[in-house]
Amino acid sequence: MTAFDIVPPEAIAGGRATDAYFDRTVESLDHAGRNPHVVAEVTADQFPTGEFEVLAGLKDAAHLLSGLPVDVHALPEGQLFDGGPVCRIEGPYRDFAVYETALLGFLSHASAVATSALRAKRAGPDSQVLSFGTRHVHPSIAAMIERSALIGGMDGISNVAGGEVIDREAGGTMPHALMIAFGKGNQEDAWRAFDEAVPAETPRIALCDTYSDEVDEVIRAAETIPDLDGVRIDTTGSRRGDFRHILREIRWELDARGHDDVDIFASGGVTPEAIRELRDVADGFGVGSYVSNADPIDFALDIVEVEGELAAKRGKLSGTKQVYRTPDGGHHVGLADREGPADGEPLLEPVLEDGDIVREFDVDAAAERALSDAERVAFGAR
Ligand code: PCP
Repeated sequence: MTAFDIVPPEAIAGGRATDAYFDRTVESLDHAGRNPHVVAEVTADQFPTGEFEVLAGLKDAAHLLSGLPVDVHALPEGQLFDGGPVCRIEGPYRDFAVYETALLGFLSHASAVATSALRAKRAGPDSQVLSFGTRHVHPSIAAMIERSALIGGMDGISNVAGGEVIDREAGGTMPHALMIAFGKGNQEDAWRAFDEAVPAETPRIALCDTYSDEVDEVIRAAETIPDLDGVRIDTTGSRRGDFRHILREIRWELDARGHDDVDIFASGGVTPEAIRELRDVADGFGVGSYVSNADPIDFALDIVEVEGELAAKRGKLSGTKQVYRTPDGGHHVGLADREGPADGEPLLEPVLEDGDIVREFDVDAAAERALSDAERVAFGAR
């Protein structure tokens, strides 16, 4: 028995995080002395639907398959796609069959989080859009959530251990618990203790909604912390009324007292719609469940060729495919051995060659790709 119900990394790497029917498949193939050379593709929609999504999770997927006798092609992380394969595996089927479950899980969940993150960031391109949502999900996936949020273009993360795994520092200032620990009427003591205690490089952002009116707490915080960088307003939903009006009032009263340089951050149930509605009156947003609770993308792995012959189950498309981006933002799916669109850029590139990883996985490059491709295909534009 272990303290936490978490499948360990060694079990995932060893192919044990599999559906049992893949074990039965391997036993049956062994029994029959079969190990056909196949091409298998990871696909959500067979044809374009007009809805783009963002690929993430490829770093983990590549490490899962490394060392196996397979060649793998995939879109780069941060690439937007609309139908067709995002990843292709070629090799003896029996050798990679048990990895399907974990492979799809890595790609499905991370891509969904990155897609929601990109929607949030596209809603506030000039705002600080921060990932606050790991509290809503199992702690064992915090690093995946934070990495995928960054691939989707978000500007910062909050989970400390998640950040350590991906080599990024988590940010954050104070919860309501700190304010309550000092007691009602003593908000100044809480803000002052924070200001005196935390390192100089930590931004001074005071939470201003715990006990009294937001404007009242904001003015008091600005008078308490000499170099206040910002205030965070997380007004509970039941007390919110006209949130935009509250933020405008805060801006007005700060400016009227010469605190033009104090930024306003909003959090609590923030969605892309809320960001669009508030982005001219707030400087940044903490976004939680909208990103962390994204529904995993419905990827499937399908065999499309067996020993060089076309193959497919009903409803799926046979043959090895390539996908292309055209300068007009079009996403095209075609057979890999046919001519693609004249001005199309092929998007599936080598990831593993005979089990060796031949690609680098850089979060910043992936985020840049996501933001520029989003512009090109008008993702999240309004
Ligand atoms: C913020 C807010 C939400 C969190 C962050 C974001 O927390 O209240 O719970 O998730 P969401 O976008 O899904 O709403 P704090 O204000 O720091 O929470 P607490 O009240 O625990 O101090």
